[in-house]
Amino acid sequence: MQTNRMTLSLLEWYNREKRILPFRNIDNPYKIWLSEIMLQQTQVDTMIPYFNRWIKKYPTLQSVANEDQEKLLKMWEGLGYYSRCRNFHKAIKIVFNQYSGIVPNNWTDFRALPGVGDYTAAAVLSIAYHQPYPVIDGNVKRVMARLLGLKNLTKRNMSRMNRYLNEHISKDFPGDFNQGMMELGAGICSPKNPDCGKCPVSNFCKGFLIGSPESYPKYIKKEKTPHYEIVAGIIWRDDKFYIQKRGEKGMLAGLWEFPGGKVEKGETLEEALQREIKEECGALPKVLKKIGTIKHAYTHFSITFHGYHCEENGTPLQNKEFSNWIRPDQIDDFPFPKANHKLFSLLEEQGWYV
Ligand code: DGT
Repeated sequence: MQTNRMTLSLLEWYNREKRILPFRNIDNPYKIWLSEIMLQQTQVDTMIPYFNRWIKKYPTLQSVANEDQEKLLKMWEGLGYYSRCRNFHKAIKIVFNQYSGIVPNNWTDFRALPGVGDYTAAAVLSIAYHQPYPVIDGNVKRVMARLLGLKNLTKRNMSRMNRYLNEHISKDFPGDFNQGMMELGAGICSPKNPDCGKCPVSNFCKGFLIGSPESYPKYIKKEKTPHYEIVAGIIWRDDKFYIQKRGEKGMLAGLWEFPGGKVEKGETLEEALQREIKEECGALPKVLKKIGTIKHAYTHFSITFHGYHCEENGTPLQNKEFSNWIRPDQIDDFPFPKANHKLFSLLEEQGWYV
């Protein structure tokens, strides 16, 4: 089949204008896969140093397969969405053990790996193995809604997008086509004020031809996310403090934290702190001094995090199975949530000890 004009324009523009990024112009499926996982929910500029550090330490798939999860989480620390890292590790081990270390090049096997959804499967198979699977991420949805003049992203309209992409994806350069579509959405075809004068496919775009590309797709107001007050205690025993590992499921799984939790209605911060520590460690602490307050936003909620210096109060803490007593100079050996790092910065300024 002859490549159509829209596809040619997009490819020509992409080859001319694409940003030079460390994960482009490589054909190693492991590295391409890693880059796609790291890029989910994360801006390119944030992700690049993580990608470079990771590849330096783990240049091969085998080096990841043989590594401990905790060391990998430490490399991922601060990037968020830690299940991406845990699933990638699981998937890499499967590839190493069941596929002789070769990333599967067919949809069924690759898509079945932990953490690999439709997006990742299409991205990796098209970029690394030149297979014509179109990717659909947030940017591509917006570009497509404008190209086809679709107001609502209904099931029916999503199928129309899919059909269009399957018909237009370049069979010779599917990876470039996909990356071109995403790059178009990331730059020129922005949610507000798209720069249609620079767009290589404006001639094929219904939104542009009608004169109001911004009205596609219809903007849906986001629900306001909840906010929680969190208290947590750095509980000292001599020059060490207590940390505990979060469970293997749920948010921030596998990271280390201080005992604490959400403040309940009618409680003071210190009452909540005492209650949470008693619940989690079986002993009431002595609260010594407030360290400070930091704010942090997660995807589905935000927190104000109040940190306190505490010490044991007669009764020693009942150590949980996954707990540890560490000195401040050991924090780099454990992966912590970002909120805790903000607290560590305060402690660096104030001095660690009370
Ligand atoms: P839950 O009780 O099912 O809501 O479980 P968690 O553990 O998700 O929530 P909770 O009540 O302990 O609230 C603490 C929130 O603050 C949690 O979403 C994670 C975040 N956080 C970040 N760093 C820390 C930390 O050092 N300690 C605690 N306890 N939470 C932290």
